[in-house]
Amino acid sequence: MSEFFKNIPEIKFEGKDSKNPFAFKYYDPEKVIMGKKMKEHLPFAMAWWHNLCATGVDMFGAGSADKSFGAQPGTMEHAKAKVDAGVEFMKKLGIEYYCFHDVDLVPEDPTDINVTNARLDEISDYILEKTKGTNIKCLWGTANMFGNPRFMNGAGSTNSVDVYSFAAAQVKKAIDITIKLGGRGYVFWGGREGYETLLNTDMKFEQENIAQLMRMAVNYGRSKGFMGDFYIEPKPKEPMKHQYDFDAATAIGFLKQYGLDKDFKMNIEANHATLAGHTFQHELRVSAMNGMLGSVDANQGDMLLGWDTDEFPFNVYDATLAMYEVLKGGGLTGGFNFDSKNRRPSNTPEDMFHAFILGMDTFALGLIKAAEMIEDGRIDNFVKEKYSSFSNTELGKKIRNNTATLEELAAHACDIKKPNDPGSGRQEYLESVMNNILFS
Ligand code: XLS
Ligand code: CA
Ligand code: CA
Repeated sequence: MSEFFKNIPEIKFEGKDSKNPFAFKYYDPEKVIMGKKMKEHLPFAMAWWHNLCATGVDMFGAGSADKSFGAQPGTMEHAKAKVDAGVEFMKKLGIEYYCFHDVDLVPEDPTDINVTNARLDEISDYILEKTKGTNIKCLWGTANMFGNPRFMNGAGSTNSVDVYSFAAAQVKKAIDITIKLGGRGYVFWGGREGYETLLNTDMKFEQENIAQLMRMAVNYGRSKGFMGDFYIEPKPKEPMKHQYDFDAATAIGFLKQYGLDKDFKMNIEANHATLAGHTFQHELRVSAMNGMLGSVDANQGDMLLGWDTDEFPFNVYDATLAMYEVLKGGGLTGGFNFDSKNRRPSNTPEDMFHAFILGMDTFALGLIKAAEMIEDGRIDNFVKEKYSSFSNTELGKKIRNNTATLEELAAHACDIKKPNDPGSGRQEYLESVMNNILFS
């Protein structure tokens, strides 16, 4: 196997004083935090599409990075070269997981799905062969149901039975490959499941069909022994004006409505959260409080740009608040997939490593600081105290255990005539506690 990243060493932890650009400053896989190794808190994954496929093509220009890995793009030789390069890349970084869409792995045959399926069988054999004896396995797989023009009116939401059947066929095959590669989960991201105008859209019909496709996927996966989670990855828009899986709350409501909530959890992407007008932390909190904290697509957007920029995570505040939610939520059943891409001018193999070192160190720092926030206790104690009238008064307890009546509460209000001051929210104090912990 040829070495694609010859000049790049294995990336090791050297600590925060290191100036070595090819070393971790904070990610120390064996370090124990709150009783668990960092690498167990942070099962990092490589996104096949961005890291091994994306060249930096944008709406205004051609790619700037060479991802041919010595082979002709569009061939099976290239598909295999990507596996070789990807495995070398993951080994050098100590990353144990990857995520894929079917068509990231192999070129799709334009006229015959049977040819594509045979290629998927071949490449998954090759991945298994190349990862044998390593800890590298699949975090989650998915079917690309947005790129091909057949999905222009949707996949699960299409108007065409033929296209719906193609979506089903792709999901079936992607589940097979996910199981074969040891995947922890299977993702539905509904890029084309939405609308541009309601004038041509039967929203209820479309949502029922999407739910039906998901139900068939669950039944099929379970029949094949798949024990992992199915995930919905919410996103409010882009490519569609309105996407049905707008945010975690909407997706969870949908899953409950159609009886899919036992088999599905959320895959929360930071950039999608901000596109929906929420913080990353908010989307994680909504998922966790509904028992649906599944997996994370680790990236960040740019507040000055209104689209999905998929940048490598750099913002330590956001990573800390995210890890605060993940720790308090009991961890992920999935992992942290860098659904992130290098900026177009960062076009060398070295930049691919710098990007992952940045992302992994950012989340490691987030983990360290979130654990310190929890162990410090000032924030949690404040929150506990804030709601204490519901635990230290008889009436409060009755409200919480659903035995209070409206008349009883009204009588209490009349009795006291005017409520006591509910107390300060102390936002600025709590923010200063966070800064104190971040920068000490
Ligand atoms: C696109 C999504 C996509 C999903 C997987 O915005 O992030 O890449 O993660 O289909
Ligand atoms: Ca994503
Ligand atoms: Ca994205």
